[in-house]
Parts: sequence; structure tokens; C-alpha cells
Amino acid sequence: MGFFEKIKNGLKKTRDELKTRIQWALKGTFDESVFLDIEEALILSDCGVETSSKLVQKLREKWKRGQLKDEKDVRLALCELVEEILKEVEKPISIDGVKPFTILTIGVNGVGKTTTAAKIAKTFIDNGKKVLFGACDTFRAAAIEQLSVWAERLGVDIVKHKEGSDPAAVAYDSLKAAQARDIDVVILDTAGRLHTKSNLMEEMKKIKRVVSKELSGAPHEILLVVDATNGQNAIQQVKTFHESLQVSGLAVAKLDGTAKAGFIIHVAEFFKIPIRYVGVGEKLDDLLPFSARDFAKALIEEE
Ligand SMILES: Nc1nc2c(ncn2[C@@H]2O[C@H](COP(=O)(O)OP(=O)(O)O)[C@@H](O)[C@H]2O)c(=O)[nH]1
Ligand SMILES: [Mg+2]
Repeated sequence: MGFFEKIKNGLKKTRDELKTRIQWALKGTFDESVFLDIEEALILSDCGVETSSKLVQKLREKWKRGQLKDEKDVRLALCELVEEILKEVEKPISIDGVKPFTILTIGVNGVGKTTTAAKIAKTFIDNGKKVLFGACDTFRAAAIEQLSVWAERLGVDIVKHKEGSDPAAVAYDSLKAAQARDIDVVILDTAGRLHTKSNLMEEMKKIKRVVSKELSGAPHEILLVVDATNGQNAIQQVKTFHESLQVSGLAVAKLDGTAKAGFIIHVAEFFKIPIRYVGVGEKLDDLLPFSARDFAKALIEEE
């Protein structure tokens, strides 16, 4: 399956709902009320009130200029507007000239950090790069075990300590090992326990400090993983993590499980943080580089 087919499949729930609502909005005469219904449709897919209103305002202007006649025109115009917003955050990770390129994955529990780390590792391996995992989620033995299983499947090195040990020490050892073993990319997998949120942020800050001391410029990517099924709540997570840790990129997991994928448009518009990847399933190949055009088309335009 190609990238576009995958993103289309992944966005099916959101697309179907949006499409039904837009069709419904355009059932009667094409007058002002159509735009209120479209606005509601966008808000219900979690595009956010302000972003939805802004999008609809632009649609309304086009309509007044006589550029929108039917549903197809509306979908095409909306697709272009959404692509415009998303284009600004379409910035893939570049590891050129940096070695070992160090990625710190962060995010709350269960969002898909570890799975995403494994999928990302696969994309680098497929490009002939050597990857090393650092098992910085030392909170539970099961977390270390989960990453070890991925490491074995992928055939990559892993640095791990005992359960309960200092995550920053694991990060430090990971970098040391990576430098000694000619590794191209280090991916540090971390914990995400929410109930000790302030401690979590401190823990992440410490990892960041230790890593940057050992290797200037590292971590080169602070990748926040969010769960698309959280919709608007994911926005709050972006805000909290970004304030504490200055997120450099986003990976949006579980797009396949939600009808609220519109929140990506909201996130893009508000935070302007590059979206690096989107996850559309549990398997290793279910990770796509983020494409504004594909996303917008898959969400709105395509039949
Ligand atoms: N459907 C779907 N499930 C996913 C995706 N990414 C992760 N998961 C599942 O989400 C659950 C939690 O993932 P995990 O990586 O352990 O989350 P972590 O706690 O943030 O490390 C697992 O069951 C994963 O298989 C995705 O893109 N789509
Ligand atoms: Mg994990």
C-alpha cells in the first residue's frame, strides 16, 4: 500500500464524518446557513473553534465572489485552505551531518511513544542507518522489556539498566555506546506517567541536560508523541510539554482510531511545531512522513 492509500485508510473515520456533515450542510439551498453547518462539522472533527471559524470565513468570501457553486467546489476549496495551514508544519527530520543524531521521545503514558520509536527506527534502518535504543522508561520492567522486544525484532542495539534506575544515566550510557559503536541515530524512549506530571517534566529536563552535556546540540530532536484519539486533549498536552521542554517535532499516533483527526489542523495553526510523522496502525510499517497535501486530500477532497 502506498503512502496516500495508508493515510486515506487512516483518516477514514474523520473523513467519512466530515463528508456526511458537509453533504448535509449543502442539502438545501446554498445560502449563509451552509457555512454555520460546515463550521460545526469542522469543530466536531476537533479543528478547534478559532481555526474552524477562520477556515469558514475564507470559504464564505470565496462564495461571495461566486467561486463556490456546489459540494465539490466547497470540498476543493476547503482542502486547499487546510493544505495551506499544514504546509507550514511539513518539515521532515533531517539527520544530515549530525552523528549520532539523538531523538528524545516524550509524551504521556499510552500515547504510542515506544511503538513510534520502533517505527521510526525502522525508517532509518531501511535507509541503511545504524540505530540504538536507550530504554529511559525505567519506571516499569515491562517497559524495558517492550523496547527490548522491538530491538530484537529490528536487530538494533539497546542500552538498558535495571527497573527503577535513573533515566538520565541510561541516556548518558546510550550516547557513550552510540559514539563508541559508530551509531547514526539514538532513540531515547521515556516514561510518561501523568499522575506525577511535574516530576515527569523534571525527569525529562534532566535527561535533556545530561544529553546536551555529553554531546553538544543533543538532543537534536525532542519529539512529542500525541494520541490522535485524544483530540482536543492532545492540544493541552502539546502546550504543557512545549512550555517545559521546547518540543521540536510532533508524531501523531493512532490516526486510524479517531474521527477527530481535525485536531492536527488546530495544532498546526496554533503551535507551528513541525509534524514529523503520523501513525496509522500498530505495525512497524504503519508510520508515514507527514505530508500536508496527502493529509488534506485524504481528509477532505478524495471520494
Ligand atoms: N491503532 C494504533 N495503535 C497504536 C498506534 N501507535 C501505538 N499504538 C498502540 O497503542 C498502545 C500503546 O503504545 P505504546 O507505544 O506502548 O505507548 P507508550 O506508553 O506511549 O510507550 C499499544 O497497544 C500500541 O500498539 C497507531 O498508530 N495506531
Ligand atoms: Mg512506552
